[in-house]
Amino acid sequence: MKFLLVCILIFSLVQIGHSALTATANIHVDSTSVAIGTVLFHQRDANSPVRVVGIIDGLKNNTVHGFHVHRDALMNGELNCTAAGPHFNPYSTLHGPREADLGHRHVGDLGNLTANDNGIIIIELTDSIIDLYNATRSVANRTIVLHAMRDDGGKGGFPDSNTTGDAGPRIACGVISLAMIESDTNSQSPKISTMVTDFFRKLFP
Ligand SMILES: *[C@@H]1O[C@H](CO)[C@@H](O)[C@H](O)[C@H]1NC(C)=O
Ligand SMILES: *[C@@H]1O[C@H](CO)[C@@H](O)[C@H](O)[C@H]1NC(C)=O
Ligand SMILES: *[C@@H]1O[C@H](CO)[C@@H](O)[C@H](O)[C@H]1NC(C)=O
Ligand SMILES: *[C@@H]1O[C@H](CO)[C@@H](O)[C@H](O)[C@H]1NC(C)=O
Ligand SMILES: *[C@@H]1O[C@H](CO)[C@@H](O)[C@H](O)[C@H]1NC(C)=O
Ligand SMILES: *[C@@H]1O[C@H](CO)[C@@H](O)[C@H](O)[C@H]1NC(C)=O
Ligand SMILES: [Cu+2]
Ligand SMILES: [Zn+2]
Repeated sequence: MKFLLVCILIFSLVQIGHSALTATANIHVDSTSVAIGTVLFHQRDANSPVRVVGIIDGLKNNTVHGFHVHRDALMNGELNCTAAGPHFNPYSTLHGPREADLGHRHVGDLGNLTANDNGIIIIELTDSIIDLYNATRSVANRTIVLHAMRDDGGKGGFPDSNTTGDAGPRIACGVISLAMIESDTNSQSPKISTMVTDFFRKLFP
């Protein structure tokens, strides 16, 4: 079911011919090649927010996990999530919650994700600060990281609250890769193309 959903999402993202940008990250357990999820980023145009959807599996039930874009891409098959460097922070601000404005969070601060009763996280959020078009705020070729603990949003009063939200070790991560360059292809069957576009618009209104 999850696999099917991810396949449909990827299929529809690949098929769409309009000038949207899409990026994907395959999530692996820290320092292993065990795959536990996929995160997709989609931005319709330069003035749209970024939709983030995905699934991460294999977590403990009902746990809260900090979720951030970190600065560096893991290169050459590196699996160590710590090698992704600090939170993506191009404006040298303090750490904050996802709801904060550009001056009061890192660009990479995406808040918490909560695993359900089955240890699964279904990701579905929209953010106007991460970007795929704006080079300064672009999350492409960076690494999305899931932490062991909740992100305190900078308010916990711990020594690392202002830098990491005291979210603890990095338990999983994946490099964010741009999946489709701006394009406007007419090569697909119009019928399939329209069908997928309609499906896609329902997912990303
Ligand atoms: C991706 O980022 C890494 C370091 O974070 C850098 O070495 C590499 O050149 C970048 N690749 C591209 C295609 O920008
Ligand atoms: C992971 O990377 C960090 C930072 O580069 C390094 O300090 C640490 O030793 C690495 N861990 C392993 C297990 O290689
Ligand atoms: C998590 O919840 C599921 C279903 O409710 C249950 O089968 C499983 O044993 C629980 N796992 C833990 C570690 O509590
Ligand atoms: C990128 O975003 C920043 C912050 O919103 C803005 O100041 C800058 O003009 C944008 N760059 C481009 C090329 O749009
Ligand atoms: C994350 O969740 C915790 C509760 O588990 C909450 O206290 C904290 O403010 C949340 N952090 C963010 C950044 O929203
Ligand atoms: C975090 O930064 C704010 C603003 O500079 C400061 O008031 C607060 O004491 C800092 N928190 C910690 C735990 O250092
Ligand atoms: Cu992080
Ligand atoms: Zn941060």
